[in-house]
Amino acid sequence: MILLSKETDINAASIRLTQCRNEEIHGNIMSSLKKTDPEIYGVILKEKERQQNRLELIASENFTSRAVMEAQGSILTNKYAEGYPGRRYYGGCLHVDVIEEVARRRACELFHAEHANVQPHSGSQANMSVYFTAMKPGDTYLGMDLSHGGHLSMGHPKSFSGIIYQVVPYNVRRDTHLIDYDQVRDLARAHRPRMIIAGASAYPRVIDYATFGEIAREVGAVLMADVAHVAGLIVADLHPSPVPHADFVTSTTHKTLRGPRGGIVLCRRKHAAKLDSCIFPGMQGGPLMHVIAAKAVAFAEAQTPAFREYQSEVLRNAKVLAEALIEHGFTLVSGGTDNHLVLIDLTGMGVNGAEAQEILEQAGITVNKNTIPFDPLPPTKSSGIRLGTPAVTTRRMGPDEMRLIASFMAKVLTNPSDEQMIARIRRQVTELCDRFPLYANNGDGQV
Ligand code: DSN
Repeated sequence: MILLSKETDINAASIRLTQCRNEEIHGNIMSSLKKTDPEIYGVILKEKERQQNRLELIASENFTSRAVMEAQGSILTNKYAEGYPGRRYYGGCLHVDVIEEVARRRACELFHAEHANVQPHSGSQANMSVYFTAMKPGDTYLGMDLSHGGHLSMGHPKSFSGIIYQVVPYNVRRDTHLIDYDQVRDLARAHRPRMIIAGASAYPRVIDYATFGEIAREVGAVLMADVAHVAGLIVADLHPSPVPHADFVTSTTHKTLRGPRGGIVLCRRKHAAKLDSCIFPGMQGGPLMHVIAAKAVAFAEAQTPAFREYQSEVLRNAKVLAEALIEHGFTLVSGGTDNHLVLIDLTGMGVNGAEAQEILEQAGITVNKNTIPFDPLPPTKSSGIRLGTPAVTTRRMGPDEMRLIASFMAKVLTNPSDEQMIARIRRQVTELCDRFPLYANNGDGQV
């Protein structure tokens, strides 16, 4: 396999155009940064150019609205507000109290939840706060095996989740790649875990939270659902919600939900006081009020009909992408998708996940290597790649573009040594990206 050493293949005129666009877009809002720190300013422009000129297929990434970025980039970053609205350890919190109240209320409305904590800095910290609330060190919980789609905060030996607690992993079935609910029930009866986690970061099918709820109730376990990936689909009623079945629901706010980078936890009222105290002072100090404001903005955006429409386009695009990949001869884990992501099984294709990620990057297509169920390779190599449609759908790409992307991927991954062909695809990717400019309009549009 060859890897192109430089991006000499990229259409130079297109780059110049994008640079001009970047200057126009960021020129006003970053004029101080440009003067005081041209080095960082320059790198941000380059990153903007990378986001504009490449196809972002990482399933957990998205492009926020300008409004979300304005809130996150606001003067709220200056304020310390340890505590909760009305119960702060600092003066001057009257306005940030309003912001946090609004964010909590909107989160509850969006997910039909009884209580929301919007302070976790990330998804892993949201999960940690529930572990602290529901378990004691050394307690046992059931979580999805990492190589079957689970997240590192669900028992990786080097994560707090594997260090402080005993994890019993459950799997997907070898024949269907669907969660093996019979195994989950058997493991729950055998181990009597304190907690069961329903959630994944690489599972392309619907999760049956009702069945998880039944199993948890039968063995007296707490049920936590981590919906980081499917949160946007849930609020759009396009994926079942775990809220009626789970004691705690955690999420990030930046994936399908299309908000700022961060976490939230929803829970039943009876757990609210303990959860809040496990987050502050239990594991965090001052909340990031600028991020909480941006979360509030994203929650308002997620209540609009346009957001629901967007989520149905995310789903449609994922289905079209999956079907087109199958037509090009790819094997997909579970044979397809019900949600926003697709997991390709590269076994037998002559490239592993790490190599595929690298060669696609050369063609301007950004994905991540991913283990597949029963993967014979370690996670550093892995036998799969994970794709998602949230980001390209935010750019307003549709079914035609999904078919084009599948054809690009087929050409690149079946001819990984053909330097000229990869350069040709890179040019076509640039042309495609140019047709869907990022943050190009000056109105309030999403991108
Ligand atoms: N790293 C995220 C993902 O890509 O799914 C999960 O935290």
